[in-house]
Amino acid sequence: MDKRLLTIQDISCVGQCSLTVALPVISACGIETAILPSSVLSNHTAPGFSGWTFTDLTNDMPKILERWLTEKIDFDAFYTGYVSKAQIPYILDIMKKTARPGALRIVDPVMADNGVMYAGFDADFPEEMKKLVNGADVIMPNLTEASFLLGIPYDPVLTQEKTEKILKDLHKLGAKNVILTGVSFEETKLGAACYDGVKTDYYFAEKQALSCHGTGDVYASAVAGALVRGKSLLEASAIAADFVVESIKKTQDDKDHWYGVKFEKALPYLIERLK
Ligand code: PXL
Repeated sequence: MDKRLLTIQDISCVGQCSLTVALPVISACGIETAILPSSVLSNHTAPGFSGWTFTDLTNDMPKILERWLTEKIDFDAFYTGYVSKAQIPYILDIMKKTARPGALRIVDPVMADNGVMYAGFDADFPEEMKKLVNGADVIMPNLTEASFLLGIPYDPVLTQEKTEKILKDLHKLGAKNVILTGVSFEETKLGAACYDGVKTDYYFAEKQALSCHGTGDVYASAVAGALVRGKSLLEASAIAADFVVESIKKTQDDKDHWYGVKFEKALPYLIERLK
């Protein structure tokens, strides 16, 4: 039977993030991708846009689950992104009731970046997010999200020793594998640290001058796709990092493209890497 993945995150109608990234990227990986939109926004909430609409879809979650149970719909993998605190119990219930044997739980604990929480997330959010982290097969926090989950101050200056302590502490929250993103020990390199409970592996790519909104979602979606395609944690994190670099390269010459990253132009590269 073909693999089917369910991704749960918002639809930002415009802005190249969340579901408008996850659906094309995971589909390009050759995986049937089902979606459960957590909310609908006119555009993402990051700086640049002056406001947004927000429609919460929490109330649909139990109704959709009921239909899926009636239809005997189930999944080989789950990948969660931007969700609200109130949705976490529903998501846990969906994962419990619709998992095929051995289903993968991939959790991107989306809540913050560059030391600050995204608009609309409050101080209690990390505590609730820990319930999704506990029992996940793979979590992919950036350094800010890792700091919030661990209740430690955000310090962008990392050493190998600090990184490995963060990985171990995140693993203790109940995640089997941890990918910490945004790791850098030297000016010209940026990458991820992977920890499986035993050993730590690093993958670094050339650091790009431009940083684009949405690259976290591009990265996480490619990791999810590559893992379901059977790649190892380190292979998946390397393919995803290189795909992000390709996406940024496709964006960097267009000064008007301030709101997102042109991952669409790098999809052929991702498909080639997964052959
Ligand atoms: O990329 C994460 C993300 C997802 N969804 C919405 C966002 C953001 C980050 O700003 O605003 C609505």
